[in-house]
Amino acid sequence: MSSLILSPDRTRSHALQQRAERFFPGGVNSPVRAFRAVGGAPPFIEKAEGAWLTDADGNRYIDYFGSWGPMILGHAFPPVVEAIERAARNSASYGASTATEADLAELVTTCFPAIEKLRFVSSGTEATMSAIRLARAATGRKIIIKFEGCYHGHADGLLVKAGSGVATLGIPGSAGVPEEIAQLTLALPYNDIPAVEAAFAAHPGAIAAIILEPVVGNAGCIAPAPGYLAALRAVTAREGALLIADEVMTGFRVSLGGALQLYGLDADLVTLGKIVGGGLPVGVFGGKRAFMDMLAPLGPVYQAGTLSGNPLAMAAGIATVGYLQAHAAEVYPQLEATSKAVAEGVAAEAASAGIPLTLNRVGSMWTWFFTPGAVINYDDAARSDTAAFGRFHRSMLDQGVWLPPSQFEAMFLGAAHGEAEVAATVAAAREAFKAVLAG
Ligand code: HOZ
Repeated sequence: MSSLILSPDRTRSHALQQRAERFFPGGVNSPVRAFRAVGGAPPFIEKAEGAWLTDADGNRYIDYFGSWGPMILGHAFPPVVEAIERAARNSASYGASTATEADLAELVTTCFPAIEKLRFVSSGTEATMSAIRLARAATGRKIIIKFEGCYHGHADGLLVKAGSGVATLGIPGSAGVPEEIAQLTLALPYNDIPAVEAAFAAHPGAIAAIILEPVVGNAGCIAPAPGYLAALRAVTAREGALLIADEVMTGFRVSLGGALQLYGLDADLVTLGKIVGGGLPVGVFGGKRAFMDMLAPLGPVYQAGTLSGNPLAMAAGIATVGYLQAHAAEVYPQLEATSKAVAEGVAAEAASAGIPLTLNRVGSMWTWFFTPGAVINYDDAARSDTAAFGRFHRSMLDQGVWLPPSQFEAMFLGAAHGEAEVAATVAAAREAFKAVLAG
C-alpha cells in the first residue's frame, strides 16, 4: 500500500474539468459528482483497483463511495473483469433474450424470496419508475407515499423532498415537474408511523403504494427504528396499498438478501440496482407474481428497454452476486468488522477532538453526521454542520481518502478494504478534525 498523499498536485484534473465544462452542465454527467457542497474541484479518476482510486495526476485515494455502492468486491475484481471480457467477445448487445438473464434472475430470486418474478432494466431510476406504474395499475389508485430525504432516482413523481443530490443542493424538488404530478406524491417524515396513519386517513382508498429505502442512504445513513418496517407492512396490507422496498443501495449490501433479510420484512415489490450489475448499468424491479404478470406482453402495463438484460451487464452481475452468494459466510462478517473499525475509529477521533459527531451505521454503509443529536429522519440530518463536513471532506481528500462529497450520502466500503486502509483513514481523520476546528 502506498503512503497517503499530502498537498496533491491536481493540474491535470483541473484541465480535464475545464474541458468537461464545455460539454456537460457543471462539467458532470450526474450532479453529485460536482463537489459543489464541499468546495474544491473533483479529481478525475483514471483507474481503480481493490480499495484504491487513482486520479489523472497519479494521486491515489482510499475509496469510500465505491461508485455509490456497486463495488462491494473492490474495483477491477478479477472474476468480474474476466466475465465482462468473455461476454464482450461474443458482442456487447443483441436486443434479444439470452440464457444469462435467467441465470442472474435465479441468483436474485434465491437471495430475495420476496421477488417471485422480475424485470431487468438499466438503472435504479427505471426500476422505481416502473414499480410505481405497476403499483398504480394493480391498485387503480394514484397517490404514492415516499419519505423525506429518501431518493428513488430522478423520475418526476419521486423528486419531491428527495435526498441525494436534491438534498445536497438544497432544492425542494425539481423544476420541470408538473404540479399535478408532484401533488400525487406525499412526502412524510421517515420513522414516523403516526404520519403514515394520518396520510391514509386523509386519503381513504386513494394511496397506491409506499416506497421507501428500508435503510436510508440518500439523506446520509439512517436506520429504521425497531418495529417501523413491520408497522409499514401492516398498514399497507390493511389499506390495500403496496409496499415497495427500494433496495437499490441496500440490496446485497446490508446482507446478501438486503434489508428484507436483515429485518425480516416482506414487500410486494422490490427494486434493486448498483451491486446487482457488478458496476455495469443494471436495475431490477420484481415482486409478487400476481403483480409482475400485469406487465406487457402478459398484461396491460407497458415497460421496455433495448439494453434491458444486456449480456455484458448480466455477466458482471452473475460474477458479483454469484461470488457474494458463494462466499457470504466470509464476506459479510468481514465487511461488518472492517466497517465497524473505521467508522468507530473516526468517530472516536472526533470525540477526542471535541467535535460533536453522530455515527449511523448499518453494516458496510454509514454516515458521520456533524451534529450532536440522534439522526432518525431528514430534519435531523439537515441540522448537521455542512460547512464543517466540507472542511473534513477537503482535508480527507487531500490526505488521500475519498469520501462521498456530501453530508447527505452514505459511505460504502468493500471487501478489498483491510487493516492498513482502516489505520490510514483513522490517522487522516485525526488531521482532518484539526482542519475542522481551525475553521
Ligand atoms: N444514489 C446515488 C447517490 N446517492 C446516485 C448517484 C448519482 O446520482 O450520480
